[in-house]
Amino acid sequence: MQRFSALSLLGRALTGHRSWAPQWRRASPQPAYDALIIGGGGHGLGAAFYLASEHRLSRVAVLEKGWIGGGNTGRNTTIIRSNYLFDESAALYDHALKLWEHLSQVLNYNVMLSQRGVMMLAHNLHDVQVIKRHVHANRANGVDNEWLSAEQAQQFCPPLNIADIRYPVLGAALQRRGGTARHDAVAWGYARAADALGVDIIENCEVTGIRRDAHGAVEAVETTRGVIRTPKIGVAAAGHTSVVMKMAGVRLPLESYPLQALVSEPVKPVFPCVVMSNTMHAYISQSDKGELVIGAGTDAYTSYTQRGGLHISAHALEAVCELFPIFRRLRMLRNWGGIVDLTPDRSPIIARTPVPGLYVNCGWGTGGFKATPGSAHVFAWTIARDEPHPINAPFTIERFRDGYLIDEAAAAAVAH
Ligand code: FAD
Ligand code: PYC
Repeated sequence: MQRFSALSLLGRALTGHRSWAPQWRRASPQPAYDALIIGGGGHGLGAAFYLASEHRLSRVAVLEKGWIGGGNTGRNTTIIRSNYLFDESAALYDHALKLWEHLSQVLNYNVMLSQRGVMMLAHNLHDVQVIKRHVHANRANGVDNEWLSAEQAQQFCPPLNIADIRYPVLGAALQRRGGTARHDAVAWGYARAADALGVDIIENCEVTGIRRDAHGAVEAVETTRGVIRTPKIGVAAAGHTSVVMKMAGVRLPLESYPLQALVSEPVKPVFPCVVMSNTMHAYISQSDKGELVIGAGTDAYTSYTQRGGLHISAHALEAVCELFPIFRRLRMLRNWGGIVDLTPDRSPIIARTPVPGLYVNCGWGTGGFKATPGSAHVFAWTIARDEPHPINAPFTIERFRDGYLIDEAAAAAVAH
């Protein structure tokens, strides 16, 4: 490990860190690749990493219209959990959680996974029934989750107000393996590791068109930095998936909504876990910097605006003040938004498309950060082998035609 004195660190900061080696090359587009990934978020960068590391595809590039991690990967509230209801989802999200547990070692990059526990509150009889059903289903699938009484919930999270409140807390589900990770580090860690395997990471390169050959298969992309030939394209463009897929003539059942979050001024460590209340429409955790990270639901209307309505965050803050009266005098520092892509059943699509050579990873809506390593892993498999991994086989586009929906609206939680 390289060591720096305080003086040399100060010197480097004042000179713009020019002597520090970049973590990945500033690659320029080559005329052709074996596979292209559109979208430099965690899912796209991760897919490129697994294509190179597990499928030995060395001529791979990630095309990102802005900077890597500048989309939802760098805008989310970093909650990780795998407590989804259906068997298909449990397999997918727990595959991801198991990969999270070793990701820092695999990438040799600290993604700051903190398994501090995610608690979901029940405030009425319906909540109790739904949440207990999730607990039982998770345990049947080998996914940890447990039911706590209101008093046990308060013991686990002392600032929680359980009684003197409009919607008293009747109990909670606790997934102890759930928690948070540092979102930017996930993008940077995958980027550095993929780059080391020869993947070109090309920022400021917007895809503006997808060319198809006489048989309809993909043959090239048009970008703001020229035309690039390829027989395989993986789209991981989150809120802009519909826009990119339209370039290939594919229409998906997706709607794009703004989702926002906000942080408070930093305070000492007072909040030990992640708490979510679907009924009161708020969730909260404390970052390592000390800020309280607070989130709410999506706006009620579709839009590509990267910010949410003020009334949504005001509503979330009212809920936080009732649930955690100790935070009533905290000041909020900043808020921001991202564009999330929702499917009708609130489960993702990770699949081949009707266009040969075109693959899509989308529909993560408000909850794809937690899935990043698992999603990227099975997406790379699908692209490399032109067939789904058993874990993503149910997450097709055709399920919306055939009726095999995986309805996770309840597990998708507060933000939906
Ligand atoms: P992104 O990180 O959005 O990457 C897609 C990239 O594609 C972008 O960088 C974009 O610039 C690029 N792109 C788009 N069009 C083009 C083009 N034409 N050419 C080239 N590049 C293009 N999930 C959780 O699990 N837990 C949470 O706590 C959580 N909180 C959230 C809070 C907020 C406020 C938001 C907005 C989302 C939250 N999510 C959460 C959801 C999560 O952030 C996303 O599902 C996940 O990050 C999606 O990752 P991605 O790599 O697919 O997309
Ligand atoms: O999926 O857990 C989640 C989540 C929390 C906030 C936004 N999404």
